[in-house]
Amino acid sequence: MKIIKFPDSSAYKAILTRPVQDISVIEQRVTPILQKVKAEGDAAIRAFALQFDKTVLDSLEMPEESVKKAESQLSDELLKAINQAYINIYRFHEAQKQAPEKIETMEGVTCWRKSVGIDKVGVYIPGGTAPLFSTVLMLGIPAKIAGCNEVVLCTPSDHPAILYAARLCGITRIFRIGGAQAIAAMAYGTETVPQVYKIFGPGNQYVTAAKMLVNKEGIAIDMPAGPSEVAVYADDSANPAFVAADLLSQAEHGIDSQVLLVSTSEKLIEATNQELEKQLKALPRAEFAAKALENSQAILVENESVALEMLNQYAAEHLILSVENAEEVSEKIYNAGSIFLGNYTPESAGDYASGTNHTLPTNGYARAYSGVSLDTFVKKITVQHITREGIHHLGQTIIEMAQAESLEAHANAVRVRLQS
Ligand code: HSO
Ligand code: ZN
Repeated sequence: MKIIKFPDSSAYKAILTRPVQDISVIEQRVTPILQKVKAEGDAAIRAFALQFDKTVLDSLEMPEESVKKAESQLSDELLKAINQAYINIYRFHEAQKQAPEKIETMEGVTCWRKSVGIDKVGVYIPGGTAPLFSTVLMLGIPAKIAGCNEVVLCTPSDHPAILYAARLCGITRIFRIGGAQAIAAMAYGTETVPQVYKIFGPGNQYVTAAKMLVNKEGIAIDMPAGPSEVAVYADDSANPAFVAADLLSQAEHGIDSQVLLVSTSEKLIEATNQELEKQLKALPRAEFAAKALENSQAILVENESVALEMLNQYAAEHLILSVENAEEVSEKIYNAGSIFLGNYTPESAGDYASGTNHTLPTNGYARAYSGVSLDTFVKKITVQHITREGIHHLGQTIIEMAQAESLEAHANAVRVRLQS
């Protein structure tokens, strides 16, 4: 990893800038795919499967039999692990439920908010080099707790762990569709695939572009996703082998992954670099990780406040604080997707099984967005009830304001009641 020593604050912006991706070309390619699925439905999906994946799709829906037998295709150890992760993720997300609180803002004027699960949601899980069944849990569990009525999964993968995780989460309809056409199918609905109101899940640039395009047509999406990233802030109390392992765990996702090491210790940076080289060699996905590391940097800073300034400016998707006073430091972090404290909290814990969600804001979106949670699967509907007495208390306030906005009919809606 390239080392930058004591950069001037005027250079932070350049150092921390993520590579820009021009998605306009991708959007141009995705638009006709969306249009064709919208116009021709299932036939278009079949045509694209043949054209892009050389697959003849007879049935678009995954047969229930395959889903049921997935469990028998997994080792006992993996089943146990998935079940444990399920329990932890379920616990953490279930605790996010909030009972509606009725607030009497004035005598006789009561307002509250109720949470309702989004009726129909869609989850996309890519095929590709890693079968992301953990993402099925991260999206399927909060959807189930939120009470979403229909949860549809589109994936070009038939990995049994994906099917098993889907079944565990109560996802009943799985479609063997990948790419932009899967997003189109869920956004518009086809003869076979039900239309949904919100689409979740990772994917390549085509999938991301498709999500952003259907979003413009009113279909909600979880968040605009960019390449995954981790920032580690470490001091002399950190273990270079742990730090290197954490950086590599993110780097192995793909060549465009972003990793950043910020440290007050030159010794730690050098030792981490040595560890990176050593550990990299042993990784099956070394090629991806090595490429990602080429675009990554270690930054040596003078002190904690400089580190904090930089980390808050970067707004990492994942932030690992391998420093002595980790919890204290975390209180000064105002931009990050998810924070991992101390030497024994690897990002992998949150990626798989501690309980938190791993669908998080990338590309600096953590400045204004939160990661996926139970909230992402519900809508909050406000409700109010005003009694006869209540409208007498509130009425004049409304009339005054309505008149000042020159909206006489609004004022009248109150007057007729006051006069009755
Ligand atoms: N680090 C990824 C999530 C993931 N890791 C899934 C392993 N599997 C993005 O937060
Ligand atoms: Zn990961």
